[in-house]
Amino acid sequence: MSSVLHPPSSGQDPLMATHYRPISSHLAITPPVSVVIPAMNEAENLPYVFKTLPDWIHEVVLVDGNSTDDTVEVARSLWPGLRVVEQRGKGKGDALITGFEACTGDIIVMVDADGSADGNEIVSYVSALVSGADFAKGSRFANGGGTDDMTFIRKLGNWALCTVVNRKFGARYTDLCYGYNAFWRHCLDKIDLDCTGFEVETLMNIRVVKAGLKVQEIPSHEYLRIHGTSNLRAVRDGLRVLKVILAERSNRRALLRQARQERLLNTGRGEVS
Ligand SMILES: Nc1nc2c(ncn2[C@@H]2O[C@H](COP(=O)(O)OP(=O)(O)OP(=O)(O)O)[C@@H](O)[C@H]2O)c(=O)[nH]1
Ligand SMILES: [Mg+2]
Repeated sequence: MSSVLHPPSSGQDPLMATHYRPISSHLAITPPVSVVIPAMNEAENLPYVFKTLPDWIHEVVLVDGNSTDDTVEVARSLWPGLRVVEQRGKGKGDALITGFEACTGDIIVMVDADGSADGNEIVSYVSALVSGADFAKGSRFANGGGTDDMTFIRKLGNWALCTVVNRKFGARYTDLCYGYNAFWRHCLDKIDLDCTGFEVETLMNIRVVKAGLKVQEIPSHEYLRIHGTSNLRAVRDGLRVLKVILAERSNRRALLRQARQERLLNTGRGEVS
């Protein structure tokens, strides 16, 4: 879909005629944008999150992780028309997959509920998508990005895992385990997500590269979680991320082997030993 305005015809308002919605002083778009927010006991943080969400968003889908506080009530009071989805299983990955399925927009944006993401950045993600990218991947380490939230150990772990992904999958990422991303809905058919925990962003980042999708990094600033404590456990979740990388790598090898075998069979050179 194009983000270019057509010239006005016979005095008609081009914005009204083509259902373009202005999203900045420079850009108007037609695709509806859904925002998915995974939230587990984030009632205190939600006012800060919703305050920054732009009013041109088509829908907000909050995926509640069986919160024991007022997450759902607070969210409903902050965003009229909010859609609330209960996740089936456990974990952030499970929550996001459930939320993606529920979205009706053409563009889907993932936003954490802890106050670390600034909704004003959504326009940068959407701009990249309407300009040709399939997947707009947030990066705290691209020029213009930053983080107030990561410890030295987490930065080191993220850098090491990101380096492995770049080497093994031919990516050129500057960040790996970051929850602020956006994509066209059609990407979901190509990446077929199947995970439950915090490894979900890594799995997405690997599968979009494997699927040959066009990925653009968006500089993003991660703020400190405002209230409450992180659900992430650096060692446990780092190991889960590593496991996903290794599993995706061996799948890739198997696929390459199979493709090579088929090519040889087709050219009449028989089986590979
Ligand atoms: N629905 C749901 N949401 C979850 C679950 N686990 C985490 N989340 C949400 O996912 C988002 C990210 O979780 P955080 O605990 O902030 O983890 P993180 O951002 O990786 O770690 P920090 O950098 O320490 O904040 C938050 O909005 C959480 O509420 C879950 O099991 N279910
Ligand atoms: Mg967080």
